[in-house]
Amino acid sequence: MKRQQGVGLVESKTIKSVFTKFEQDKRIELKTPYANQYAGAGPQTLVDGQIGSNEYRGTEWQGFNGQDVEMLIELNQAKEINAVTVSSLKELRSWIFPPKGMEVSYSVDGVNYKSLGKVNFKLTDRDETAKRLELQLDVAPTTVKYLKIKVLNYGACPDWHLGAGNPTWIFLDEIVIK
Ligand SMILES: [Ca+2]
Repeated sequence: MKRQQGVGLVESKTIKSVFTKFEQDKRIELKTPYANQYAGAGPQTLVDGQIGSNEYRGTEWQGFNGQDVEMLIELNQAKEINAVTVSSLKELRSWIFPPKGMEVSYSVDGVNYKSLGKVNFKLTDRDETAKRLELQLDVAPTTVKYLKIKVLNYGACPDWHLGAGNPTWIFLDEIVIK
């Protein structure tokens, strides 16, 4: 599988259920509300270590309709990071499109933010197979405590889609900071 340096949307590996203890090392404050019917497991769903299956109705996924998804992540402790990964679902039959990109900024004091970078993704296929995709921003080692992440909505359903012109969904299950 090819992956470009610094930017990539890679198909995730199949995750089997393993009973390892997950230590929550961060908390999230969503600035964009999720749809009530796709609330996942509640407010901390995206940082709880639980990865979604290909079934969007599960409790692992949160759904956001027709808008960018903005969030604030606070790490328990400031640390040096190398990558920010946002995991999303592609399920075109259900009008769930992968994000067209994301923008990330960071802060140590929670007041002054600088851009960490952005990643773009272009949808190049119409494959209707449900698939979990990871949008990753690789960065030079940077010490952060807070991250503002904006996950960009694909936009209206394209001309070739059954829902042409209508808003698309973003479904997210986990944010990983490495
Ligand atoms: Ca999760």
